[in-house]
Amino acid sequence: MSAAALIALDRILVILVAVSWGWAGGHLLVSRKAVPGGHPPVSREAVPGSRAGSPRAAGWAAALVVIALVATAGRLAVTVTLAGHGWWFAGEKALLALPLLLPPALAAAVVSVPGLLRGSFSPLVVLFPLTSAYAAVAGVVVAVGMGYPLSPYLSVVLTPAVLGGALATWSMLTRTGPPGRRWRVAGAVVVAFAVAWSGLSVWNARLPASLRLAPGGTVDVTALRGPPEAAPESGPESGPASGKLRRFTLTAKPATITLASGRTVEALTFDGRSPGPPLRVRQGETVEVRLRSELADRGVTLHWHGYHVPNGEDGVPGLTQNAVRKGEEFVYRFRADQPGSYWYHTHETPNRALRAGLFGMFTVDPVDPVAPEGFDEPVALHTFGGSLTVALAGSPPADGLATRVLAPGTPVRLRVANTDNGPHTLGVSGVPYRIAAVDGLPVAGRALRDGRARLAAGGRYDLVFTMPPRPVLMSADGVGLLLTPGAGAAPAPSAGPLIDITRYGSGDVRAPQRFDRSYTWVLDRLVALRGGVPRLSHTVNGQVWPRVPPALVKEGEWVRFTVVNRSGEPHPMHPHGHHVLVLTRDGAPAAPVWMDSFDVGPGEVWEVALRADNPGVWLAHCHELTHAAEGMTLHVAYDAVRSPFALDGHNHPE
Ligand SMILES: [Cu+2]
Repeated sequence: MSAAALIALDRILVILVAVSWGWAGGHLLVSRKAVPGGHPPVSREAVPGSRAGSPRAAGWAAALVVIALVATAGRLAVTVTLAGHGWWFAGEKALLALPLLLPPALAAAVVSVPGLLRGSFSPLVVLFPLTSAYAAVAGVVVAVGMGYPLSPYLSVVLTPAVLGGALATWSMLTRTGPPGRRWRVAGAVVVAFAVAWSGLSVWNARLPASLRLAPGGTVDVTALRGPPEAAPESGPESGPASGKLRRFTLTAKPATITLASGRTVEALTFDGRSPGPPLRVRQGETVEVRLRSELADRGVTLHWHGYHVPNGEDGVPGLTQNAVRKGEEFVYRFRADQPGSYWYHTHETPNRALRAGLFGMFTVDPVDPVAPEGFDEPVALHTFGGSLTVALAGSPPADGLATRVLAPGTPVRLRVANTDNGPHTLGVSGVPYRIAAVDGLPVAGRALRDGRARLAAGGRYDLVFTMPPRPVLMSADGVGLLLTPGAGAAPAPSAGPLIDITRYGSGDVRAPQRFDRSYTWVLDRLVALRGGVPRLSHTVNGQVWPRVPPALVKEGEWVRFTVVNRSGEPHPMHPHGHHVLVLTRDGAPAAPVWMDSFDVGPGEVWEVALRADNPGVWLAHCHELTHAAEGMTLHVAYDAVRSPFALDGHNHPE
């Protein structure tokens, strides 16, 4: 069974365990009330007022306890199996939830079941199922509130709570007179303590109105910028270091865009278009992009997804700049040394603004060959108004099939970018094809005849083939791009097997033999305090942004990240300013491949290596942007770098 299936099963079982113990305990309490003295009537006449059928009630109670015991055994078995997939999946269950539950459950098996079968409702018989119920509820709290790693705070609250519950139950079951004053005082103290504790936690989790994430360091991010304006003009005239300056201006504004079907969508755009104007430059050129804003209700920035720009050009509000407001501008400048397929998008409230359209394609052609061969186009997959679309440069997004006529023999390179929040599955039918680049960087992989590949949110695949004398269909989740020589029927969308992109490529990529540091990011779905309010959140190591501790690195180091997904959804992780080398996926060695957006599926464990060669304060987050907005964001901080910018009412990078 996969870790994802076990995690899902454990989630069902934790509820089932709590419900079954609660039901058994409740049934025992109710039945016992009907039996004065806690023992079954010898006959109806002997104990006046007792309900008929109490022995039957005892039998039912025994059955309920057995059901709860079976559910508990199931959870134990799932936990043991999960531990085989990694301690991250089992830690808090093995160390807290089950140790609290197993002793009273065992006692219930040994004491309560035989007692009930004898028809006894003695205090001891009732105590253990009820205590198991308290422990099972604590198990639910651990599951939704704690995750991994085990937080000591909740442990020191839950353990006494279960023990206290057991003591209070014992006292209640054995008392003869009215409730003692001692117990009422003790109860009041416990409640007061719990209220004070949760109040204090909420107070502690408040964020200041303005929070600087990197106040120390000797190098300011504002010094980590691209070349100054004058420099490129003084470079040589041609070649990789030609220094030619390519100027663009992008203006963020709301606009109504028209999809290929004629449907209109209210969008946020660059220059009235979404995708925004495709920016295409040549390796070695200096790119200068002047960003202006006509957005009344929000700021805007430009982040160069997957591109290793200097930190000050990374476009993260609150970390590398302030969000650009209406009437303001910001000029980005960097040398395009890295050829490949990339994209740009706003990083201010990206979950809303990027989804609404503030993005575009960024392509850097290599110095050699001098001109792109054949049909070489960026293709954006984006959902507008609930419809997935395929957008080629210069045409409106097609909410269905986009079509181009190509002569047979034309070399084709489709630079497909997934600008959505979730993964898309790509396939090509009608011709064998290769994935020539992953996230902008070349890979050498076998030809795929019918194979499909899942593209992570934020990720890019370059699909290459030679146009045959018949139509070819690039398909993605119900939409597609039909390339046709002018005649012939479109092939059916590819339905072939899914390939594992981490084992697709081959080549001489060498993984480092030793690491200077290692970090583990355990991704989870838990209740966490966001803005001082407990909310179901997407967490990293049990914390939400901006409280997730940054990964601290030094320039020149190799850093290993172990990324563990304990939740039920994929998390396309995206570290800014770097590609990471994928080492293993679920323990299986990768090809290896460099990626900037890697999709960690439910129950999966990825090991990746990052070469710390681009100093800065770099955001790293899930590119399912609702997850990022709900906490799954952190940063990689180089030790010497400080940022003068702050998270405040103006900057919302997540
Ligand atoms: Cu996520």
